[in-house]
Amino acid sequence: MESKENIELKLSKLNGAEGEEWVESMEKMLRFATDQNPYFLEKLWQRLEQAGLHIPRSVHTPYVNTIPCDEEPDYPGNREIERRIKSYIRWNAMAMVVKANRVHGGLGGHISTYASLATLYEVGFNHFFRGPDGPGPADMVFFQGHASPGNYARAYLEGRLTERNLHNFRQELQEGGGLSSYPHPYLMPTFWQFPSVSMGLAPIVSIYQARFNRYLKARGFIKDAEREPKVWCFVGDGESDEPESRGCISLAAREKLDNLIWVINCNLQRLDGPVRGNDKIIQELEGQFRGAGWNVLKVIWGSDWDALFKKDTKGLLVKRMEEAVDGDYQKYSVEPGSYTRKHFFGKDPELAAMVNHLSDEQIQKLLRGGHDVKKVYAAYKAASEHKGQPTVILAKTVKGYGLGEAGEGRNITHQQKKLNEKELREFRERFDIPISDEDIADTPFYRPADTSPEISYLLERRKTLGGFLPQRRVHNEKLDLPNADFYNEFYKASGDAEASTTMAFVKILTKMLRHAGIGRRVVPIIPDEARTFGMDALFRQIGIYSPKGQLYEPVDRESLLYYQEAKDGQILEEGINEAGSMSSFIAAGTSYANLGTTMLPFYIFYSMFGFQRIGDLMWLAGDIRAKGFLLGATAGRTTLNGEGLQHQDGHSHLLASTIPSVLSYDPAFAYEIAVIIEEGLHRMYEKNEEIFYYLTLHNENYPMPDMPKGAREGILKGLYKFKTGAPNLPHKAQIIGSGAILREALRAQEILTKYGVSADVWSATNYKELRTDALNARRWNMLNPSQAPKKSYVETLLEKEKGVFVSVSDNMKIVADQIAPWVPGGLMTLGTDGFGRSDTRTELRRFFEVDAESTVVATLYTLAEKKLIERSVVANAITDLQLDPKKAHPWI
Ligand SMILES: Cc1ncc(C[n+]2csc(CCOP(=O)(O)OP(=O)(O)O)c2C)c(N)n1
Ligand SMILES: [Mg+2]
Repeated sequence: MESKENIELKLSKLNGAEGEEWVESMEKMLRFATDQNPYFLEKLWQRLEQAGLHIPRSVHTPYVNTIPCDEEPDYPGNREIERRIKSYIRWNAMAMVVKANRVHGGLGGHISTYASLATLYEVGFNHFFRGPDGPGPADMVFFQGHASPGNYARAYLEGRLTERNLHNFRQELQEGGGLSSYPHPYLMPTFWQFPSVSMGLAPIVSIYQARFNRYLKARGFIKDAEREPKVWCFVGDGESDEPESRGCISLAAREKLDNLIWVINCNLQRLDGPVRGNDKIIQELEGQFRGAGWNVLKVIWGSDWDALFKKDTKGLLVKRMEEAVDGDYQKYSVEPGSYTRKHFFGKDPELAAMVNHLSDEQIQKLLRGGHDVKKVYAAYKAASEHKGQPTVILAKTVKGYGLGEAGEGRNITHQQKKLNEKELREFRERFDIPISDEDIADTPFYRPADTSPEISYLLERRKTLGGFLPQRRVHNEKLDLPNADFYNEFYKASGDAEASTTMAFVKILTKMLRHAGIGRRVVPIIPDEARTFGMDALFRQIGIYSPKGQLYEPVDRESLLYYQEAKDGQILEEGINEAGSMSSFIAAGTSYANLGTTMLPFYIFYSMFGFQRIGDLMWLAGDIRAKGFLLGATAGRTTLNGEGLQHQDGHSHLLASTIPSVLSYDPAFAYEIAVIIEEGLHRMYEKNEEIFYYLTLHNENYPMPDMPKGAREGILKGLYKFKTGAPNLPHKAQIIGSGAILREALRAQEILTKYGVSADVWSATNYKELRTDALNARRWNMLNPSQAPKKSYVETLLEKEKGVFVSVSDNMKIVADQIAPWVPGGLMTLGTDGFGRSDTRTELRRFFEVDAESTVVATLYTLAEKKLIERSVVANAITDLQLDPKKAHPWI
């Protein structure tokens, strides 16, 4: 091998005559061996690296289109008709927003985003996006949320939406049905598939969707022979700044997701102003995506530039393109051509001369790549055919394209919702919309006749591509769920054996994985905590999914339960990535609709890193109608004892309760978990309710009791009596406990007998359900004042009970307080408000005042408040039980 010095010497000669020769031979290579060029260069690079010469490689390519113009395929469509269709969609999308805001000033909506996206969408609709009527699953297209007027306008031309629907854009409560502001499957369940618009969530979910499609294929749920659906995701360039947008791109490359195509609409603007005024967003994104291993296709310049590039033998044009920053480019889109002539081309007299033959108007109209169907088609085709990598298309566009003075490229354009008559006329003229002068002020929607060439073309295209998109179809398969006997073993006491509710859940899950009917459909999702939750046995049992299988010998190969990765592994072990894990949950939990295959996701995580950390994805799971089980393990601010402030969760139930389609349970015992899971499977997969479950699980070990007779209904509704207090005592109390703290309630029950109080102990599994039911009853009574009032479950249950009511849990007090208005005589609540601390459970429960002793004092005090016992009894108990009255509030 040649020495480093030798090579350096040779390279140093590059500046001289010898260098010229080198450059010449490179030029030759460029001319003759185009296909081999990348390989040749790669080889050269390797050789130099081996010789110890570390030549910095740029992650950027020049600021030009990735696909050279002579490699562009011919455009297969009728460009003239497609242009007219697109113009009508543009008009209707604009009109929808303008009309809505004319009637109701504050309704909102966006014009300029779709205006910049129209070509990017239309090339897809006319030539790429496969619909649900074709063979194999439909492509999964994540549309940019606030471009929804464009989708609605197209659906109107397709005859899927009526004029009335369009009139009711953002007026969903109107007669005849309205259109939701953004893509919301919850609100338009037969139309939208994928919620977007909370920036960054669609991008991350799309990655995990593409990955989940592969997982299903690897596991035999999607047949090999079937056409693989493409996952398309349209992302805003401003949106690309969200950590969720860029945070998981390396997974897509690592797993070679060539079924995934992102189109980043680089209109250089976000809401307030430029995305990167002083830099170039396209170049920045290119660097990151290339670095992560994606196939990057830049679509920067339209066809009008091709001739200029041909003239640019000295690279002056490209040099100038590289110099100008996005703030400049935005300015060029706003100013007349004379400005661009002077400030862009005019920087160099030779460059200026290159555009002498163009008028100012022609310069102004030089298209950007994302508005040129031919360039966009070339990129889409290349992306669709690319193998081994996901593709990102970075398409440069103008925000508010076509709005002219009303907002094209202006910083205010994002918020523009009104066009005056002059602006409307200009829009009409620019896009050639057949609307008369008399009608223009009214801004009517325009749809050509069904028999027109435009409508016929549009329908034919969609028919050939397999039907309309977006479209959400539910395919509820009939599942062979476990029968009642399956759960019997979990209803029985564990004797002396101690277990945590986490262990109980894992036992149920393990048994379910072996169930002939649904075992294979279970998708366990874990973010690097399987060992914490005692789930490591599953690694070997069902394997961890990896498209590469296992290329190495795991260090624990000798052990029975080694870390086994497999091509058809069932576990999705996501690493330390709760957002990614939740995205997997969403993909698995919606496959009943979006892939026609029902899967049963069980996503288990540290409860603190669930709703609190990635709550917006949980909210999205509600919108997208995901089904499945979320398991917040190591829950409880005092039950998870040593971990302290950032780990100890006492509020996830509060956060869960904000999502309407979540059932949020805090079970104490194994049988409660079994009953909840059985019912959950029944409701989600037999009754086909589009809801999901959240269960907190604890890591405290204790003996699991028998299920009390008749407890099932109460477990599901949220409250049942677990153990009646001792008879023949002068005072009565009702203590409501939940989760691991139920055992403190039971201990309090015993201590209270010494004070002459017989306390019944209840298990509250679900305060949210109790509250919802009570609210429903009260509302019905309010609206039906002359009928016999309805009584809520909690009132029916508690009205018969005597004594005072106290609740205690490992959650913030407000969780239990949700039912306070319906508790006879009011509710005294104990809970774990405040930042967590690390210490032993005993210390923590005393500190947060949720231990048995604190519960006793609270019960006695409540009795004293009602003058049922003397206050001195409370004072004595405080001394006997060693509570410290001077202690600071735990929430400080
Ligand atoms: C998480 C989140 N933050 C803020 C917003 C409000 N918002 C809606 S659109 C928008 C600007 C989007 O810019 P970009 O992604 O570049 O899309 P464009 O309209 O330019 O295509 C903002 C800030 C949001 N929808 N979601
Ligand atoms: Mg933008």
